[in-house]
Amino acid sequence: MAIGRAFYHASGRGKGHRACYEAGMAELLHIPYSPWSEKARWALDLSGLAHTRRRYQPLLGELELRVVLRRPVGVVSVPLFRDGATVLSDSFDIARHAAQHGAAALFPKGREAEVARYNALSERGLAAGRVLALSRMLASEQALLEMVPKALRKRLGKLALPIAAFGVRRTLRKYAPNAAALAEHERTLNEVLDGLRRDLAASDAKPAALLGAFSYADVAMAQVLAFVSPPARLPVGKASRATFLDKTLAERHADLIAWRDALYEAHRGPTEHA
Ligand SMILES: N[C@@H](CCC(=O)N[C@@H](CS)C(=O)NCC(=O)O)C(=O)O
Repeated sequence: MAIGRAFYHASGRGKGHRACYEAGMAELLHIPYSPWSEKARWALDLSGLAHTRRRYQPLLGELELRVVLRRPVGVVSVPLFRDGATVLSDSFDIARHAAQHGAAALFPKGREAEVARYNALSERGLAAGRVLALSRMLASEQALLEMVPKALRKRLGKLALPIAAFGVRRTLRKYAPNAAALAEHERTLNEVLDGLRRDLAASDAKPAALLGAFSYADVAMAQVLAFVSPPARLPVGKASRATFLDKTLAERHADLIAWRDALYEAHRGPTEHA
């Protein structure tokens, strides 16, 4: 698939991105290693919608997010997309916006409800996967340290580890009040993947596509596999990558990982993370 890459990336740091945003350039605030951010990036990359990208740092960036969203309490999350008066704080809305304004036919006409249903299923699988991955992360000092930006890690010294662990526990509480029920989350993730396999079996596209031809349904469902075996190109540290890996489910769903990799090969094209 030909990919229009009309967007311009500023350095993503310091004055560069600010100058760009002030000049009216749309901006994506995102977490490079997060599958939710990857959903939005994939759609934006395919759409060719011009924008800059900036890395979001959990905890440290939250105040800005609350101000932009005018949400002093409650859950705020990234990806966040801003374009003038348009403020979108859910990957699905960002993808739809990208598809409407860009070249990508990710939401086939008449099948929007099916795409939305697959996105909801993807959210269910991702939510379960996040609990499992973050729980593994809490047991890995190296992975926790990778969550702290390098420059800050140096300045924090011995405090870097407890602060990172605090951040991860907080994320777990924020998104999963029942984080302790690991077996249940594992069952949910497995169930979502079994369903994905069943649905893909009906496709004769190559690689298989949930709605017959490649669409956002595939983008969303492919992300669930980030918490089974993360895509090679997801920019995540070595130790964190190991915590994203669910060995049991990765073995059981090796065929789906191969599908995801083929999908990336065929439809992802290059990306930049900022
Ligand atoms: N439904 C939302 C979920 C986004 C989400 O869960 N984002 C998490 C990714 S781990 C996040 O923002 N984490 C950082 C934080 O909560 O501070 C979407 O699709 O955009």
